[in-house]
Amino acid sequence: MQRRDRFALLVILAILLVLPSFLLGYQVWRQQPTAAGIRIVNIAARVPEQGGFSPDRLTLRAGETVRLRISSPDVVHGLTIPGLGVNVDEIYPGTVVEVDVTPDKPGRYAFACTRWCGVDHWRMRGVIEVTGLTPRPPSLPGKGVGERSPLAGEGAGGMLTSAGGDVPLYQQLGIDIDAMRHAAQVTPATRPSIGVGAELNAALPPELADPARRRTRTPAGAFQTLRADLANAALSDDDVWSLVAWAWLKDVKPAALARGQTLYARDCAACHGPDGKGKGPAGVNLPGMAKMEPVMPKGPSDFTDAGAMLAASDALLQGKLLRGGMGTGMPEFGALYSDEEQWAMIAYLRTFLFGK
Ligand code: HEC
Ligand SMILES: [Cu+2]
Repeated sequence: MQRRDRFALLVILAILLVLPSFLLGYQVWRQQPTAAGIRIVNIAARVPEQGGFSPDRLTLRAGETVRLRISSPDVVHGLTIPGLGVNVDEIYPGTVVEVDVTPDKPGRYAFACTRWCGVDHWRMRGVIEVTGLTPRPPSLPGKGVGERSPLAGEGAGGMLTSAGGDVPLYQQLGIDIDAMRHAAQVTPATRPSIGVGAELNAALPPELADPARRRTRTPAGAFQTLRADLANAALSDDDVWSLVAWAWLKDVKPAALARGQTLYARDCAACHGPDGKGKGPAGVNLPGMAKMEPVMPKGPSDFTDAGAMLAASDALLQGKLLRGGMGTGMPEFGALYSDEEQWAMIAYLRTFLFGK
């Protein structure tokens, strides 16, 4: 009797002590350097409803090579870490994808899923903090609920290292991207054509010829400038609009437009619709919708709405793209797009109104 009790106690002790330490040991073993001395970091990718990436915050050291082992327990996901040059298009359920990264600069790098894995796909993001030689204590903000929280770069953790370069244009210009904007006073009667605009051989004023200055102007404003120019007196309004379309897209390389189109299909079409009309399946019932003022337009913007789009400068659209909408459901892409990708995307958005 007593012996059996003691045996039972031993079994229970074994379960209580040996099993956890075995599991712990297994975990430690999984994080151990490989034979080549590379540290392994496991990342599980699950749909956001099941927690998204775990972990969604990692700390790496500059100069250290780490092997990311990414697995997906549920559906197909993708992974992009633009700041570290990582792009994995497909992580199939039950498979493991390995990528080696050697971050060379300290900073906070965003990562994100690239496959529409569910309605909340766009929330599936995370941050990698790369510390320098003297690591500072991790002081990242907790996991947020809003669409901005995981990447907002606010709070103790400081700014995210943006995938782009310096201070974005909309910030340099001090544009308030939340300000009410009036619809364009003038809109084209027919679809403006870049090709027709090019053939008119008209001279553009410097503020429209120079891409950097043009980005600060609205197409509707540009129309009024060109319409008022006596040199264009013989042109019809349709022609002047084609001149505007040409001014906007003449410097955009086909490769850039193609990149914009690819990114649009990957990141925007689910909400804004493949045709840009704002009727994508993921755009219905966005979390912010119910709270929005009745005067606010409902749902994702319609990029074919001339009144709205032609009253917006490229710089303003850049601000919306980079920072996202406060509580409207428009995600922020600032940490995910390089400078070139931002302008490529905005040029692509213009093609919903400006034709070839
Ligand atoms: C989860 C849904 C969703 C996704 C994904 C999304 N958007 Fe939006 N977007 C919205 C909503 C909702 C609005 C309207 C509210 C606002 O302006 O914040 C909006 C507004 C915008 C605006 C402002 C337009 C204007 O007239 O002011 C731009 C520009 C924009 N989106 C670009 C993009 C681009 C480019 C992408 C892809 C990189 C994208 N959006 C992805 C939901 C989305
Ligand atoms: Cu996803």
